[in-house]
Parts: sequence; C-alpha cells; structure tokens
Amino acid sequence: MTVESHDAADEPLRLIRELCSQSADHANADAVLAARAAAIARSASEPVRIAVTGRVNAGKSTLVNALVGQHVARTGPVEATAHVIRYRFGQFDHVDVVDVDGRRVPLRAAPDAIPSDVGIPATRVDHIEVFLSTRELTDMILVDTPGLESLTEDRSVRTTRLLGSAGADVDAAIVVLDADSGLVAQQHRVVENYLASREAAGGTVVGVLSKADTAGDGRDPWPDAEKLARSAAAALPGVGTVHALCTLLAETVSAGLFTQALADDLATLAASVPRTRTIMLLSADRFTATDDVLDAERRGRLLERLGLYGVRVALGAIDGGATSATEVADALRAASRIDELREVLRRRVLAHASTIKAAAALDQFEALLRAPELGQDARLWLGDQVEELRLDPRLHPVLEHEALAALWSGAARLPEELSVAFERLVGGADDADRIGVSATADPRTVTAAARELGGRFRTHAFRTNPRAAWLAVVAERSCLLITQRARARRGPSGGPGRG
Ligand SMILES: Nc1nc2c(ncn2[C@@H]2O[C@H](COP(=O)(O)OP(=O)(O)O)[C@@H](O)[C@H]2O)c(=O)[nH]1
Ligand SMILES: [Mg+2]
Repeated sequence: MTVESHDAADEPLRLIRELCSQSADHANADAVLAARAAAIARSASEPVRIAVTGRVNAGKSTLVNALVGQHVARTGPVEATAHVIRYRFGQFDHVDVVDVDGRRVPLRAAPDAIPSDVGIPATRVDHIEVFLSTRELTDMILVDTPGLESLTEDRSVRTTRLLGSAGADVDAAIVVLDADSGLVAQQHRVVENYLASREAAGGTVVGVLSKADTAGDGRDPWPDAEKLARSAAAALPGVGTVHALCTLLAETVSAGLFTQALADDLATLAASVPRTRTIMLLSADRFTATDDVLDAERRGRLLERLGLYGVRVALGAIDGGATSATEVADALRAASRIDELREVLRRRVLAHASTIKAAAALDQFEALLRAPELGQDARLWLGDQVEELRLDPRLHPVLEHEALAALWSGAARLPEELSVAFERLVGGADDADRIGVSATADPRTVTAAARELGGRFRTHAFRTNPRAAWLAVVAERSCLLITQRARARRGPSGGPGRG
C-alpha cells in the first residue's frame, strides 16, 4: 500500500522532529527532557499503531491474522491471547518481550507459538513484540489484545492500560464486536474511555462487527449483520460506522489457510447428490451428522476453516462456473468483505499516518509539560516551543485531521455536500486536488476556487451548532492557506505556475 500525501501534510511531523532534536540540543535541556524527546522521536518515526480491541472471543486475533496475512495469532473459543502483542515489520522473524520499564529481552519462540509464560513474571510484562518480514506490516503496527473482561483480571488490566494511557501507546483502534453475543452496553465502557482519552488528538476508531456469518439464521446473513452493525454504531458514540465482516473467511483466505485439499473437498461436495447436499447445508449439525459424502475429519476441516456460510459461498461459486481453487478463493474473499475493511483503514488511518503521528507526538509533549519530574527551565522553554508550534499555520493539518475524525465519528456533522468537500480538502493529493480543480489549473484558478469554497464553509459556520461551526472554521482556514500558497507560487509577477 502506498500512501500519497500533499507536502503540507508532512509538515507537522517534520516540525515535531525538529522540536525533538532541539529538545536534545537545548542548553537548558535536562536529562528528563532529553530522554523523553528521544522517546517521542522514536515513536514518531514508527508506523501507526492500530490496536485491535473488544471482548474475549470477539474474533480479534482472527482479524489480526487476516490483516497480517499469516496465521500468527493464536485463536480459539477459549481465551487464546495472554499478552498484548504488537505485530510489526522486521527484516527477519523474531520475538522480543518488553517489560514495564521498557527493557527488551529476546524470546526464543516462534512468532506463532508464544507461550503464556515468557520467562519474566506476567505483571512485569508490558507487551510482546513480534517482528515479521511481511509487506502487510510495512506501514502499520497491529496490536492484538487479550480483550476486555478477560477471564484473568490482570489481562483485562493490561488491555485497559493500553487503551487508557492517553493514547500514548496506540494511534488508532479497531473495535471488534461479536455478532454472535448480542451487544451489551457495559462491554463498551473501556472503549468509551479510550475515545474520551483520544478525542483531543482526533483518535480514529474503526468499528467491526465480526462473525457476520452467524447472523441471519442460515439464509443470506448480510441483511441481519448490517442491521446489527447499524445498531452497534448507534450504541457506540464515537465509532461512526461499524463494518460487518466475516472474520473467519477473511483469515482463511488472507492467511494462506485455503488449501488445495479444502478446494478438492468442496469440489467433491459440489458434485454430490443434490438432495444430500441440500440437507447438509441446512445447519452445522446436519453437516457434521451426514456422512454420505466426505469423511468426518474432512467435513470438520471445512466447517472449521470456512464455517457453513463459507461452504455455501464456495458451492455457489462452483455452481456458477468456478473451476480452480483460486476462483473459489476469490469468491470467499469477496464474501468475507475484508477488502472493504482494508480500504477503510487505508482511507481513515494509513493515508493520514504522518498527521496522526504528529498529533500523537504533540500530545506527548503536552503531557511532558505537566510531568512533575521535568526541570523548571526546561518546562518554560518547552512550553514556549509547544505554544509556538500550536499557532504555526504549518501545523494546520493536525487540526484538519482532528476535525475529520470528528466528522467520521459522528461527533460533528456537515451537510453531505460540504462533508464530501471537507474530506477531499483534507485528503487530496495536492492543493488543486484538495479544492477539486484540475491538476493543470493555474494559481489564479486555484485561488478563486479556494476562496469560493472557503466562503461556503464560512457561511455554514454562522448557521450551525458550535461543533459543526468549529469544523467549518477549520475548513475555511484550510482554504485560506491554499490561497496563500497559490499566491506565493504566482509570485509578484503574477505569472502562471503549477497550482
Ligand atoms: N463462525 C465464525 N467464527 C469465528 C469468526 N471469527 C472468529 N471466529 C471464531 O471465534 C473464536 C474466537 O476467535 P478469536 O479470534 O480467538 O477471538 P479473540 O478472543 O477476540 O481473539 C474462534 O474459535 C474463531 O474461530 C467468524 O467470522 N465466524
Ligand atoms: Mg485473541
């Protein structure tokens, strides 16, 4: 996945890096400032961290495997994830244990076989880092969590700590809700805390309704799954949209678990007596009990890897003319809806990675200003720097992203037409694209269009509630900055230039 961004979007992170190195060099810098600035610089240079959260058994680890593209996270009906595990890119596969003091100890274990005893007391383990040489992880770090309301209290505490630490640890979260378990209000408490702690930094939360295949009583599960997803979104303020997903199918096709053996068994099943086939597909129990076609082990394997819904989809594809395993896998992939989720992650998180990291780093500097251990001189100096940065127009993308996150989460609303214009204004490839004029437009055209769009946001700001007005004001300022850049490019001669 490549992420394109207009240059202005990379400015905030550049400014933050500058502040980090100034902090290290500064004559007044005390040891605390130097150390924290170095830590902030390190985390600012990492890919975005996306935490996968939700209840135990919701399908979090299954989703992690689907997104990583390998079966690395242990999954299962009994609690399978003992630690907070960060999956990240590495030149070679290896595992580190990071303790609560930040010390790193290599763990002699395969990435997919992490024991629950990792050699140091569980209460001393902060998290585990699994390095994998896979391109899926070049632009994000995925954080699997034991889950809220874990069987063991200290595991829940670990998850809560991760989500509650003012966003210092994660940049975005995927909240996984289980279509199978009903939606209990109390399970959202920790999620709400996370949202509250991240609101100022425009924390992005993507909702997922997993196990979509279990909805709908054996018929097409999607209408019911989508209905559940909508009611989950309504019950979870701040999440905006919840995406229904068949996590199991997503894992099977993405993590290379759809084998030729499974494809062969599906072909055998497809060619069986129609009546037997129909009866088998009525329910998982019937499928397990009918041994006219495949042996029990093979039927079990099909159910485990595809679920009854996946078997139905595959047989539908074969009936429709799919002949190769690849074609069946394509049908399963489409049915899982994993690509839709990837697109949401790309659009909402990865495309804004640089701004998200800058916002998080700025938050960390502000937290440092409140830390009692920081020396007085350093505090005064850093306070001035942060204040100056906050007022710097080059930091405007951070505000834009906060506003966009509010729009996505439903915390603030704009009329459809302005909402589309705003999303484009923040996410466009360059200034011309951002205001919706052709890439070859001259600066004069860009200026005029930016003025006109800014005017529309200004008019709206006067007419609406304070939240939406704030959004409109941020957008108007974006337009103003585009006008100024275009004018600067036009130069004193007024000659044409690239818009
Ligand atoms: N039917 C069905 N089962 C699923 C799906 N996703 C996960 N599961 C099962 O749910 C159980 C719990 O999954 P897991 O990912 O370990 O949950 P976690 O505790 O949230 O990490 C496992 O047995 C999975 O196979 C799905 O989309 N459909
Ligand atoms: Mg798990």
